[in-house]
Amino acid sequence: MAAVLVAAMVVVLSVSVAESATVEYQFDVATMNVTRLCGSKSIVVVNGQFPGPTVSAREGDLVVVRVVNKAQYNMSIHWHGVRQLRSGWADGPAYITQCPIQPGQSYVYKFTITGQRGTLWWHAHISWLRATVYGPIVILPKLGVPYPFAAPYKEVPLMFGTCVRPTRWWPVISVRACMNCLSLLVYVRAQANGGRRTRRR
Ligand SMILES: [Cu+2]
Repeated sequence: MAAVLVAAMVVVLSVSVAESATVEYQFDVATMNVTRLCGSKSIVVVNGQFPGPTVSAREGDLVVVRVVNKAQYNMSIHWHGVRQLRSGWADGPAYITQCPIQPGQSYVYKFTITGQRGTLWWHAHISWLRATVYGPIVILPKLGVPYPFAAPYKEVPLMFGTCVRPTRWWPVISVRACMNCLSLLVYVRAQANGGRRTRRR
């Protein structure tokens, strides 16, 4: 009887391992010139993209993001809304769960998506850098698990950002600036996947 129980547990464990994957990205943080509203400005971005690359994973996946800080500012990345179960050191707030990543240094964030599906976002979690360093997190259901609604024909993440007149572009993001101009940044997920991504089964 005990042998049967052990065998059953091994089967269950191997099935759950087979269903989860490791999703890896590299985020190269650096400054880049960006033009919006007829004005150009040097801002900090990830992988030369603004907004940054989409992190796409399935529920149960292990997400590994290596952040390489090539900018001249201290950096940290927060995975907004992602439950950090036994991985609090991967949450991202600088000076709270980690020291900031200094210029020329890197940090590997590792966390497992547990009990969550839907679209969240990631962003810098230090000083004003969060104004330009951000992007979507898309969490799909496990393979073989349907959406809790009719399957969509197509999915397009929308990122809402703020900008002000070109002469005063992003010097400070304030509530007033947010009210002045709300820019809609739309892009197809496939175009946003600049981060290196591999899946291991
Ligand atoms: Cu946040």
